[in-house]
Order: sequence, then structure tokens, then C-alpha cells
Amino acid sequence: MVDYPFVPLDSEQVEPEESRRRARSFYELMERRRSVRHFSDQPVPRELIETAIRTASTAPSGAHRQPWRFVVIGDPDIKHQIRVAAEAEERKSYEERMPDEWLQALAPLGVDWHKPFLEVVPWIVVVFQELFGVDDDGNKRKNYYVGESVGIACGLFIASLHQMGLATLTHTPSPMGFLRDIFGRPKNEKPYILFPVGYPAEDAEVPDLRRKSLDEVALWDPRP
Ligand code: IYR
Repeated sequence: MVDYPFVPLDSEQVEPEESRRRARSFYELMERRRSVRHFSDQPVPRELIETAIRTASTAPSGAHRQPWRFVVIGDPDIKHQIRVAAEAEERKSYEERMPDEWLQALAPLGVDWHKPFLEVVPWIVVVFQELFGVDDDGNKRKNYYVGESVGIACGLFIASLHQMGLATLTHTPSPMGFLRDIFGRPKNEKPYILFPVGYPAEDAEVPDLRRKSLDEVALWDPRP
């Protein structure tokens, strides 16, 4: 069993005015984040991806099990393999598996089974959830709140990339089992989200979406 000694919290005292400034400035930064499907092939230093993964890995997790694994692909041959396999699954999904209601929901976004960006981006990062741990004797060790933990880590990853001026997309080719096979990952690891990462193309366009207002997403002291 890992035993953690308790140490004083390393926190900073922030005056209310400064809190307000930081809150606004972080919100304004994040409000400009968009899911991007048109990337530049401009190289991205590996160090930036490393730092985004370190940031993601600061996420809280159930029983501090940190049940995430970031698989990073820079090799063009593997990117090609991923594109071919992802498009094959996606084509089946769009043409046979997705019900009309779903296709109609996606229609305004202009997405389809073509995923050329998978070969344009300098990096693909596939996040796996570690469904359970395995100790040195091969015994299973339960993980807790795996989906929640990995989801939070992915959110921090996205924010970190955006803050560096990099773009990404939460791509979920479905089913995603082929990714485990391509990378030879063990059975206890399940693909969660695939992130193409790069600088946006100079002429990148995005749908002019609107975000829900504060009133639409927040309730204060609600009562029955
Ligand atoms: N996984 C598919 C389909 C897709 C589904 C949703 I929900 C989206 O918001 C976008 C796409 C794809 O990646 O194209």
C-alpha cells in the first residue's frame, strides 16, 4: 500500500481584484477555443506535447490511480495506418450504423467519414483509460471513476494545447478497438479519445456555433 504523508498545501493567496482579472482572462482565452478539422503540417516540438500531457496528468482521479495513458504518434506510417482504419470504421458508421436522428444532428457541423487531418497533423495523441491496474504478480487492482478521471485529464489536455496556440479535435472513431491493436496495448487499456494535434491551417474555418449562456447552464440555489 502506498502511504502518503500529509504536507502543507502549496497554495497562493490571491486578492479578489486579481482573482477577477485572472478569471476573466482565462475565460476569454478558453472562449476562443474551437474544435478544428483543418490543420497545418507545420512541425510542433515534442516538448509542447510532453508539457500538455504533464498538465493533463495533474487531473484529480479516483483513489489517485491516475488511470490514463497517452499514446503519442509522430510516425507518418502509423498515422497513415490510423487514418485508413479510422476511415473504414467511420465510413461504416456514417453509411450503415448511425441512425437518421444522429446524422441529422451532425449535418449542420459538416462532418463525414473522411479524416484527412489524421495524416496532416504532426502528432496524434490517443488517450487510453486504464480499466484496472495489474501488479507485478499479474493480480488485477481495481481503478475507480475511470471515465470521470480520464475525462477531466482530457479537458486539461485540451486547455493546455489551446493555451499554447495549438489546435485539436476530440475525435472518437467508433468502434475504437483497432487503436489497441495498432499499438499493441494490453486488454486493460481501452481507447477513450483520439486527439489530432497541430497548428490550425491558415485558412481553417469552423462552424459559427453559439455557446449556451450562463443562464442556460447554471442554476443557483434551486428548490423544488
Ligand atoms: N465519431 C464520428 C461521428 C461524430 C459524432 C459526434 I456526437 C460528433 O460531434 C462529431 C462526429 C466522427 O468523428 O466523425
